[in-house]
Amino acid sequence: MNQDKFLEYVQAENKVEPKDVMPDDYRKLLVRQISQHAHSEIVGMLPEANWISRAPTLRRKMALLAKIQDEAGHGLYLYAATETLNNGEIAADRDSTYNDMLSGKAKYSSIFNYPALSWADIGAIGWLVDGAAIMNQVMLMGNSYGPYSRAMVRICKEESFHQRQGYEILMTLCRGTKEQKNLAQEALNRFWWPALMMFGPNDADSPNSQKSMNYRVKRESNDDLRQRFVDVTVSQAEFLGLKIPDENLKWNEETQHYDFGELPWDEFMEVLKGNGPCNKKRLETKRKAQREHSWVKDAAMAYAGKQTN
Ligand code: BYC
Repeated sequence: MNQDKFLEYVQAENKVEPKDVMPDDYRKLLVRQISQHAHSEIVGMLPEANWISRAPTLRRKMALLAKIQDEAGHGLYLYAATETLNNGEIAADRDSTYNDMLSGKAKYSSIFNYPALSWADIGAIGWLVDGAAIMNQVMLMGNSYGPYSRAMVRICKEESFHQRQGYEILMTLCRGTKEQKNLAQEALNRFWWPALMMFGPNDADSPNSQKSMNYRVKRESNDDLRQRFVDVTVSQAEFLGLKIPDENLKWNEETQHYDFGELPWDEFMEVLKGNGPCNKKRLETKRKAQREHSWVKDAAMAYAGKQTN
């Protein structure tokens, strides 16, 4: 199938499946995005895992454990979807994509380079980080690559539970003592701008958007999704009695959307370059796990070999 026919095919809302003929740049775009999405899921387990032993009640601990296990599952669906793109010339097998993350070559979401400093941050991560992730992932359910699109359907169902458990943590804190409400406000202050940066650079500065839109991988632009996130989140913050840390946030009657301030793009670029508050720590944790737990993989492989012999 030539390039024009392929574009016509995906733009008519047809799905592409692993064995179908596809252009190399479509395959590369998917390997980049799906594997980076997988890395985000598993690096995203780290800031929350830090709070399992300190969750305030048994019920909270169980919910947090279940959420973190879900993220591991999302990582697995996404690595499996990535592997379907491996064709010998464009490497998409588990080891090579995972090693790209460990070496720093492949990105994962900027948000996971920020620490979770208090229990309220766990609430803010569920509410804002999972909330932003859902906004993006609902759009991705309609992407043109079958395995990615189907993985997104399952992931979105679980993410909406994650978002609610986070919001419920904050609701409890906001109905508690003055100190607890302050913790919630401080968490919102810390996570607001990093959550908005999850949607990526402004459309004018997004090198991959046009191709991704043409191929029906991205269905909505970074700015449109960010705007929708702001629009739905403001009333949720108001319900909690919290103030969004943006002096320029204002309802615009004309556009029927909220106007908001300029994002700290210099900070975003620094995080992408590896200089965020936790970049080095996150990668070191993953590298250490790879080194110290490789025996588990070796044992599983040896066992699997024995079973098939
Ligand atoms: N962080 O041209 P652009 C979760 C990179 S995890 C880091 O707009 P694109 C969860 C971008 O990769 C949810 N890098 O790119 C888990 C590109 O660099 P490369 C994670 C970013 O791909 C645990 C460059 O900047 N979600 O739910 O068209 C606990 C230019 O950007 C970021 C996904 O991964 C960023 N924020 O659009 C809790 C969704 N933004 O690759 C929750 C899937 C941009 O050319 N991904 N970059 O070197 C996407 O939808 C798209 O890749 C993006 C970026 C919207 C993120």
